[in-house]
Amino acid sequence: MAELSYAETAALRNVVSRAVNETQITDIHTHIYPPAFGDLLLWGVDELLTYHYLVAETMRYLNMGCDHFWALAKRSQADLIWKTLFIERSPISEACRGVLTVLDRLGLDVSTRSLDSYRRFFAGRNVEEYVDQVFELAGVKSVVMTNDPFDDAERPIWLSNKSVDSRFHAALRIDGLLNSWQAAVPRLREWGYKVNNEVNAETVDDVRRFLTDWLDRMNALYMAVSLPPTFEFPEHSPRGRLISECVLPVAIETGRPFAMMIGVKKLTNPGLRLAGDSVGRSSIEVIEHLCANYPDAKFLVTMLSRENQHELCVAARKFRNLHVFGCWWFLNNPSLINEITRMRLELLGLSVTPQHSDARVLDQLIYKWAHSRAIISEVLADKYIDLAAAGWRATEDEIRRDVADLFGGNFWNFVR
Ligand code: FIX
Ligand code: ZN
Repeated sequence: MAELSYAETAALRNVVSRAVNETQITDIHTHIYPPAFGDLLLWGVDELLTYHYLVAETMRYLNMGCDHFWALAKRSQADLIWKTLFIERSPISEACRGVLTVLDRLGLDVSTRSLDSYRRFFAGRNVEEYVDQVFELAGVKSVVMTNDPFDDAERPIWLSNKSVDSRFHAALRIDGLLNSWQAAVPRLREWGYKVNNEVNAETVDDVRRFLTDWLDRMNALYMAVSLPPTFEFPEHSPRGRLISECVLPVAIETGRPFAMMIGVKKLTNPGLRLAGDSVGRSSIEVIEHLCANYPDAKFLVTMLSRENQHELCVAARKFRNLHVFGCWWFLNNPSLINEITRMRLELLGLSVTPQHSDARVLDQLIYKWAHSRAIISEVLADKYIDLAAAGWRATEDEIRRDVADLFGGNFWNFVR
């Protein structure tokens, strides 16, 4: 074993860091939209500050009811969050640090701590130009949205056949169909689909029609759903039947993956709204069952619980129709990204998509990727240094090839 010299190690780390920081990213799961979607696209400092991650952290300090907080104007909510988390104590948390990274990368003077001066900066932005600037700063070439046909603000935009900026790909989100079937039935009927509460043959046909209609209308890359830790499959329920009779047949027929985001407990604290969801450990057997029994279907999977990460990697070693992605939500923190990415590379090699941003505010692309790139670069460099110590010297081109796979290539190969 030839130990690398300090200089050789530093040089290799620089090569990896350059490759990681210069490779354009396809961000496979976000909640942002192009400007053509109007107010659905959130951006600017007040949206950054009222991100539900920061609402949750602020409400730990405030002696105020949730209803009182939500009754405040967005600007006042932002003022309160800035005062509580950034001024009255150090903004140590990952979500707080993220706001500062964005301001700093935009060239604003973070040391002034002047929220008003930051607001003046954003007030002067033109949203179309700002989208270009953010994509540029984040090193992102395209994003995959979260598109919900049950969302009354979003559906009319798709029905109006507006042209969609080609950097924004669609994903058909079907939580409304699978997790709230009883509420979905009257709406689907309203839209001309002959469905019943009981998922009978007629319902199966028309739900399949609903899915293919919207996959085509959105030119969606995949179908996606978030699922609770208690999710079981097969499951004797409308959800179980809709998945086996509608979602999976359509996924196989159209070649689109079924993305499952598993482990969220919705509204553990309803008063906190989006900030009120929590996590639970889920069953890996469900994923193994789906991959084994539907070999022609493709599954994109991310799990919310830290305790599920190792077994998810092992399940992926068994099934090539399972693609693991992202350090989702409560896992999107430096210490956990480091742990999970290291484990995935050691168990799955480069056949994974290590991260997605889950950006809900456009500007978040800047910090989510700056923070994740730094950690992925460190972890990857350690791997190449281990190889070099055994005499295997990866070239810069090979490292750039590998990084391109991690930052979108694997996803596009899996989707196509
Ligand atoms: O289900 C999801 O797509 C989650 O990512 C969101 O619902 C969640 O609120 C979020 O923003 C996580 O980062
Ligand atoms: Zn999300």
